[in-house]
Amino acid sequence: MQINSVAELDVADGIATLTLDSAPVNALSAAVRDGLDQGFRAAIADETVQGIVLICAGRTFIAGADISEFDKAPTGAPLHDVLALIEGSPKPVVAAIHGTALGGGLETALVCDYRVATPSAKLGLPEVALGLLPGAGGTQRLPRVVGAEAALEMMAIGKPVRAKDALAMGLVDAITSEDALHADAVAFLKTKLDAPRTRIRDRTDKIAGQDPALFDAFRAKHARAFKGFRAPENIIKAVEAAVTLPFDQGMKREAELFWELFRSRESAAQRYFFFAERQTAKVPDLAADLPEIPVKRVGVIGAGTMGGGIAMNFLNVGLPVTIVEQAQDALDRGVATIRRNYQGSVDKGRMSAEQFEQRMALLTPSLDFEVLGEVDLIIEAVFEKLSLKQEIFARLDKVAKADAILATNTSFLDVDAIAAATGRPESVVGMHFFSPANVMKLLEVVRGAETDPQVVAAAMAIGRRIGKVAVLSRVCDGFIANRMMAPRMAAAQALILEGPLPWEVDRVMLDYGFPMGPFAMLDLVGLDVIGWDAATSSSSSVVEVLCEMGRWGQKKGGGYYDYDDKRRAAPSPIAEQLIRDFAAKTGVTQRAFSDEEIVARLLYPVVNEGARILEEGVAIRASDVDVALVYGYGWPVFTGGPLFWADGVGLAKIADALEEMGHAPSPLLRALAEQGKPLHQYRSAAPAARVIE
Ligand code: 3H9
Repeated sequence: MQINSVAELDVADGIATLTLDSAPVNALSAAVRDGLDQGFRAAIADETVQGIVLICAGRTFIAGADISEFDKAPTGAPLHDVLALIEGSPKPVVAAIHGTALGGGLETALVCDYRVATPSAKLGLPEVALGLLPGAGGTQRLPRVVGAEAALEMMAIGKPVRAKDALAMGLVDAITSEDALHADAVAFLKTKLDAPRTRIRDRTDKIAGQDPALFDAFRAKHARAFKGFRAPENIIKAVEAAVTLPFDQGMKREAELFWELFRSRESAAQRYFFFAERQTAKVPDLAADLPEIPVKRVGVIGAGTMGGGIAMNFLNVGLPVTIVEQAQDALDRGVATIRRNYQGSVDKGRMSAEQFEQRMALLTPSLDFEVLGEVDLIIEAVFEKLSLKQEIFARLDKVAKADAILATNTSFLDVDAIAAATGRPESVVGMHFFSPANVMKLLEVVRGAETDPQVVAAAMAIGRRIGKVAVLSRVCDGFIANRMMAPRMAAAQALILEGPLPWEVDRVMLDYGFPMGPFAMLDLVGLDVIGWDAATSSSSSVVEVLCEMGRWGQKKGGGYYDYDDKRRAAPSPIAEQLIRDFAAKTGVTQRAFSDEEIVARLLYPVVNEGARILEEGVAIRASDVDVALVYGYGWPVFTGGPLFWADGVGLAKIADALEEMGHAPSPLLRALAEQGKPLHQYRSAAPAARVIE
């Protein structure tokens, strides 16, 4: 019997099966909630029914509340009422889980009598990633099933558990076979029709006598990871309520804590970011039915830090990689680094010895450029020198297969000038990885003036295949993420002459939520590698003089900070004196700055650069820019990224402040401020072909 557009009820042999079918992920939309409501009512009313199976069609069990409905007026049956109906069912209910039972999906399963799951299923309460807490009883029911500690881990960290582990924790009652979920669930339920029933809400065995010290210990353990986020603390408070209050009072507390989060800027930012991340894959002028360019073998040119890291991405997903170098020792060093990195994962228990062998077996080191004729995708990762890259691409043009994708990992050079060295610029694309390339999630796919749409689509797809978030950029100096962050660095360098010292500036950036401040970052990367040249050094800036003094950063034991032999940083009196001398020499008046002023000085220029990037059509939409900064530079996700954050600050305020600081606000920023329109929703009207003069 069809219940509504997304729910169907079938009764056979005394068992009712309610099947939800709402693509893509059976989220709890108004239709799904109505389907559950009416379906359960019908099953309960049917006298021939002795037990009920709840199951989903498609790729997954319910993956949560429908996030796209969050900011709309509520319609349909309220979730809490639906869950109360299921929990109060006079007939036993089993949730048959495949794919992912997440958020409201797992909360639905927790009001059923039993949960059975396929071996590949995952269960979790990941609301924390949206700046929320499980608000449909999850914070009260999960601790009653798995205990407070495991519940805290699942909800405050948000990582789903596999079926096998869920079984061990008591979260699922049985594992079914992978492809007979329904039949196995029915068989399971039939064995339970006469069993005594205890609702989870009435259980106390796992929470009775909980030592309250657990909560502070948990807070302390994760203090660093939780910094700046609001949701973890509310989750902890909700679990505290679960172990100290009767169920109904705990539910009231959960609701208060949920709504507090729901209204917060942090949650709005994280919900925006959830969709922003998924948007990046959608490129308006790339037809969905473009013929795919299959990538079965990859070539990497250059076995340095970048080349090695890039190669690992492909080995990790089972793609064979040929890595090419010019000299044997460089090749050996590169392969040894890859081996060492994998060995590190084995030592930490993150990889099995077998996986280690499999990955290394997929790697073919070679000194012979000609072998690149056998691969489908070639990524060049050599020294950042245009003439060198052009030479390599001219050689590649002769060697590579006709339909091979020729990618450059340049971080700022002109991809079109590189493409012009070949007779096939349509096959050339930028694939800009961020260091460490095997870790950082951002991949900038740089579309040249002549890159074929099919090649762009293939580069985006391969990015996703290796677990990256691929963001599309046009050609310009620095592309999106590096170009955006350059003004922060310039502003930081200028600011230290006006009063705040490097460690004060870094502290303000850490408080804002960055993993590292600009000066600590410079010291880590090395002051010398960002363009200092002893031959042309003119002692005209603090950074130049630090370089001249041999204070190149961590590796030399000193830069802006001094480092001990364990690389622990302390403010450097030498750097401080140098800064003060420079300030005196240049006649800049020093004064105290508030944290807010420091944030404005460093980050408003970044917002301005973002607006320019959009104006020029370098990025196709503002949310792509935010995603690039969060995944490329650790911009705190609870701000939503620079452009979402800017809307919260106020565009007019930013534009005025920029003018006061002597920066020209981008016309787009001014125009949106005047029109009262948000920047984070901006989409470029026409993608520009290229932006380098
Ligand atoms: C919650 O439950 C609150 C409760 O406590 C109740 C409180 C009262 N809603 O990621 P994909 C879309 S909060 C709406 O590319 P995958 C997604 O936008 C929720 N839409 O696929 C995309 O659309 P499009 C807690 C959703 O296979 C499409 O589905 N739950 C939702 O890589 C495919 O998504 C979560 O936080 C949703 N809940 O991964 C789970 N989920 O094709 C969030 C997905 O138009 N979801 N979409 O771009 C996920 O983690 C992953 O999507 C999932 C699938 C693992 C399910």
